[in-house]
Amino acid sequence: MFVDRVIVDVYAGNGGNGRVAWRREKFIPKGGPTGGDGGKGGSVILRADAELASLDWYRNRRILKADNGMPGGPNSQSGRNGKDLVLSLPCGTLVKDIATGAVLCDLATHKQELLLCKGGRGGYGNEHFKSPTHQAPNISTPGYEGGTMKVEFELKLIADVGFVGFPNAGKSTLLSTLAHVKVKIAPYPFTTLHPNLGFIQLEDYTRIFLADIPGIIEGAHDDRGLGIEFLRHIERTKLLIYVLDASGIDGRNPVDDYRVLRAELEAYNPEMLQRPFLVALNKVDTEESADHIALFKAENLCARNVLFEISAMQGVGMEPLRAAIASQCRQPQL
Ligand SMILES: Nc1nc2c(ncn2[C@@H]2O[C@H](COP(=O)(O)OP(=O)(O)OP(=O)(O)O)[C@@H](O)[C@H]2O)c(=O)[nH]1
Ligand SMILES: [Mg+2]
Repeated sequence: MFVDRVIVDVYAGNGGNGRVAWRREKFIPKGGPTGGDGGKGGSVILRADAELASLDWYRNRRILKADNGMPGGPNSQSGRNGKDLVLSLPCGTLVKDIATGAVLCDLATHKQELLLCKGGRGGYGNEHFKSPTHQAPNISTPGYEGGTMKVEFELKLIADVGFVGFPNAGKSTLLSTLAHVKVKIAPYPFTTLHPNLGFIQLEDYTRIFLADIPGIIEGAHDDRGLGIEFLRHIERTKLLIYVLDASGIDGRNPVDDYRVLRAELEAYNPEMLQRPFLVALNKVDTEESADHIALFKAENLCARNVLFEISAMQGVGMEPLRAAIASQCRQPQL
């Protein structure tokens, strides 16, 4: 599970000021007050949108303001109301008030709305104050200030697909090739220290989230290495991909790696072995890979239709793998 959060300051618009004005026409002495009221400030409204998948839009927009109301005009004209600011958020966003820590709303369903900050009321123009006993009021009132608030948006993302593999197997490379995200890749183990998340988008715009976690080594369930701590991030995924290094560069081979990985997962949570999975034999661009792949196949460790030979670095074999991920993860239509 990945948590995405942003903190933003929101400001509703201020109300426009009321106006003092007088009717001035030829032959009409003492024309009377005609100052209009100020317009209402725009409110800040939150709206859930099922099309959105992340809080990225808010990354560089920390201050969000609705329009102010316009001041009242002469000739009894009211000021224009400020436009409401409607903020779209992905479904599942939790809205918290930073000042109190209170959860204001869980935007769960598409188009659900929350009026977060109300725009300020407009002030009264002098026309508003006229009465039989007070025919020339020389007063108006200022507009009210709009509400303001510091809020946190928190979105919990559950990855659909989790990558498991030894350090250096090429998990981060695979994520960057499939999902076009920039992640740190390097020829030493434990390059990845925190989970990375990316997504692939299908033709119907649904997104499949992929999680790359730090490498897992033998004894991980006894707290060796890093990866096991991160298994909880992929514990609820629909699909696991074992990323195996077929090049033998680190003096290992994919058969042993696969067995060790399965054993570690089982020790962590046996239920994870029941999960649908794919096996990606990576680094087929290397010379040594052919022997290792033949060995892997000879052992009959998994069904042939879940086995993919790829080079994450060169982008070889990506289409069949992408198609298999899509068909495994596609939600039954609701
Ligand atoms: N030849 C070859 N090298 C690859 C391929 N995929 C990844 N590598 C290299 O293998 C090394 C490790 O790649 P990473 O993607 O960082 O591996 P990782 O599994 O994320 O490693 P950790 O984060 O340490 O667990 C890098 O030097 C990559 O360039 C491939 O398909 N072919
Ligand atoms: Mg990595």
